[in-house]
Amino acid sequence: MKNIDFGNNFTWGAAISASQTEGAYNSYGKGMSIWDDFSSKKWKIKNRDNNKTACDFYHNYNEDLLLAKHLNIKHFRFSISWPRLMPDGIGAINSEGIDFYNKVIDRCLELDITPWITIYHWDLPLFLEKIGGWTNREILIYFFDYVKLCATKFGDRVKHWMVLNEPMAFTGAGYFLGVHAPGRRGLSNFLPALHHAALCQSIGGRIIKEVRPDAEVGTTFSFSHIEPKSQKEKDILAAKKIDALLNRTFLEPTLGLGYPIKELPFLRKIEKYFLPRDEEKLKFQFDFIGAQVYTREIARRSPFIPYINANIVPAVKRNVDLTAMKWENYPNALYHTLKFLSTYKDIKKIYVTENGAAFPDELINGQINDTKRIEYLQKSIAGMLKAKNEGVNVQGYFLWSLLDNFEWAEGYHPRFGIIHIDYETQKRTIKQSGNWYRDFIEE
Ligand code: IFM
Repeated sequence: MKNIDFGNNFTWGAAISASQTEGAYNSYGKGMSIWDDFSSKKWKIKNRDNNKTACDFYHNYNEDLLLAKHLNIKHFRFSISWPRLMPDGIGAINSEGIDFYNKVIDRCLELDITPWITIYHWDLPLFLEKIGGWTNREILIYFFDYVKLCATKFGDRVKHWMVLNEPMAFTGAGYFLGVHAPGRRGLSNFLPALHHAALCQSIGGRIIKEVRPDAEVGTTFSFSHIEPKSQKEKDILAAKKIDALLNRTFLEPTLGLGYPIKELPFLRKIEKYFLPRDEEKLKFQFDFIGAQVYTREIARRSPFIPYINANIVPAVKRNVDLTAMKWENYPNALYHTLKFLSTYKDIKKIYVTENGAAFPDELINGQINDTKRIEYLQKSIAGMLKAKNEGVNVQGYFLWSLLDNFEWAEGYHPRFGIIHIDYETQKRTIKQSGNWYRDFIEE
């Protein structure tokens, strides 16, 4: 397999996000985010890690972009921190925040790297959470202003935008399970958060297009390949439910199909949060869908699980090879997901906006020989090529991640980067996977 097999115009890139890399969490005018707050609390993050400094990308962005350039990376996906731009999420604008992202964008362009911006990658301003966060419908107004600001300030140079990063992850883990910031639980938090995030997804798309009609606008979703534990009808039904919940809940409303209520009758309760015309407002024709794919899940019927009577058999109990996230090492998930997405006729174009794997890398004599990651990437990319050759309109791939970084509730232990970070010294070391990706792109 060679890069040229994907054609000359295929986009090859790498991604990071603000909260996972920037650090400088309370300086240069930045306000607190829900993750700054959550990670400062005891027992929320493994090893009591926090994201205060992370990779200190704020101070090291130039070095990191030079490293990206050295690795032949021509497209760089990063996110804007809402509280760095607007410390409270509403009202005052922090000019130092604007300056910072201007510097990052301009440096990318000088280095001939195309910047791709994610507007919201989970770092809600803490002030907004205090007034209800995603459960408060007013977020639609605040989000509108924030997106407009981003598009106005940066849209003259940035032509590729993603509105949300994995809304199912931040609403599910943050507002239903309580294992991510802001740590809320239960359906009464989850359903309004879900509905408002789904509305913001399309509002964001609309406003960017309005401000910058020439922009290419997408949004991203997390997808897992779901299989039933057995061919028994009850497990097949369980797999359909898990698939609807994880893979379709946010995707289908934007395609005008509404929430997948047929498979998930409990979602009917979301109608309580509807205002007239919401159904229409959920719909938006994105230029592309960003697919973020890591693994496969096995589903089985479980009468004790409320609302869906189904659950996921943890990969640790399945006697399969695991990544450092305790996810199944299953690169073929990308092929299956791309095929799944190709069944929706209204998806115009797909970019894989995240794919990668965390493994326990070892720095030996200044080198990291991360062969398992290389193998994972090769197999994933081969699956993507197979899907492309079978007619799926996938036009780009962003590796997660350029840098090792703060992996949310898992802290710094799982390392996803193709560049190793020594968090004590902030020294960067290119891993073998980085060299492999560079050579692959160069070919
Ligand atoms: O690190 C995350 C990222 O923020 C969102 N997608 C999944 C990655 C790995 O868990």
